[in-house]
Amino acid sequence: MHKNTTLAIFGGNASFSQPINVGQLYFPEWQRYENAMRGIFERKYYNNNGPLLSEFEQQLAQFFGVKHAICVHNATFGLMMLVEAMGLKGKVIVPAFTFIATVQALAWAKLTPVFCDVDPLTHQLDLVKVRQLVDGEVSAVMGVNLWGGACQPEQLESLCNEYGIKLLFDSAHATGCEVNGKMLGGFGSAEVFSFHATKMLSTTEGGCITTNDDKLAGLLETMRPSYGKTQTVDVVKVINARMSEAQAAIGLLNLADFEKNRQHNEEIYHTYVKGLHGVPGIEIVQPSVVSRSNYQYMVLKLSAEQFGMTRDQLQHVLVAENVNVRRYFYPGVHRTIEFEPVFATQKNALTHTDELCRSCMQLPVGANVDILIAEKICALIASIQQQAKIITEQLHK
Ligand code: T4K
Repeated sequence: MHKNTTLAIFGGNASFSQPINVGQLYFPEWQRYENAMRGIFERKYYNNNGPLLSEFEQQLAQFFGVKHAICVHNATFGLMMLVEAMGLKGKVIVPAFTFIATVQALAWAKLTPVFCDVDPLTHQLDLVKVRQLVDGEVSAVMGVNLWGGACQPEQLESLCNEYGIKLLFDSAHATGCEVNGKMLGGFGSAEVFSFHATKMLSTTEGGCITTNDDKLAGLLETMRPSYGKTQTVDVVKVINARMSEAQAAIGLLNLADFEKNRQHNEEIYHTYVKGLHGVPGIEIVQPSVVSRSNYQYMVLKLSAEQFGMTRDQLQHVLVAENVNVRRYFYPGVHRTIEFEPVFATQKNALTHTDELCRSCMQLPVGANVDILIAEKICALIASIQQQAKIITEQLHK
């Protein structure tokens, strides 16, 4: 076999001159941002329940169809605050196939995560297994709505009601997703959304807790803290997790563009589906359960046997081409230094979680990807598959 010199990994030119990243990065035109910032400087009010934050929270409550949308500095803080405010005790059932912040929020509140496996097709919590894990020490289930899909929130509500335990959601991936025509945000006691730059609705860094529970909202506003918003109530812990006026300004502009951006993502998603159709070993994950998705992540599952190389080898080759694919959530939260000892005490197998951590890959989507770029990435992947044998031989030399 001859050495392949066209691929960047073997010394050829990269397919893209600039890195093409995973991450949404939708931001307003400079002029609109400049106008918003000018207003903040003229008012000389930069933080703590400013007018833009109030307006943003009102618009978000309407958008999510809930009574309260409480903005925070990021979703990690939002999750930490929520588990405290809900007064959870003992054990909480949670998937290990998630970003580590989901589970760290439980650890900060000295709660024990009970790791539950996910469905191999949808990647969402397996409800049959959730039911098997409920015992007298479990106080809640933390559902995670992954990849612009959802983890059957209606069925989870019934299950938690049946056992008299609480339910909350990490909806960091799910802004603007609907289940049976109902926007995510109003399920369980509360949901937490991320507005990080890599998310569909961005405030650069940011997040929001949505709830219909007035008492919970009061606790969260005091914990954040946001003096003067409502009556201050007694809370055990306070954390500075406020959202600034500058963040809210970007959030308002991006919220106005949300549907346009969502449609762009949807178009890119379908371009990938078409372009990768028939490539051996590639399975594209459809956003599950939702009647409307934000298509925040483009996830593919790779069968190393059929594709001819492993997920990690493919990532290596693509990154050299400046296609910065990711392998969320390798190695799985249950295999991290922090949580491995907890998992070791639990008997439940996470077979599907382990398999997904080995085989999933996220492709670039969002503002910086257009149809031509997505088509070029598909053609590149198809061509890598055709040369898989030569490439892996060279990689092993
Ligand atoms: N729950 C779940 C299920 C989550 O996925 C997350 C976060 C959370 C909770 C917690 O939400 P936050 O507390 O973050 O609000 C990321 C993000 O940092 C994180 O928000 C996200 N999930 C997680 C899945 O991934 P990285 O390290 O992959 O992202 P980062 O910053 O390297 O960005 C990805 C690519 O985008 C890079 O290649 C560079 C590019 N990029 C990024 C930023 C921020 C830019 O070009 N410009 C930018 O400004 O972690």
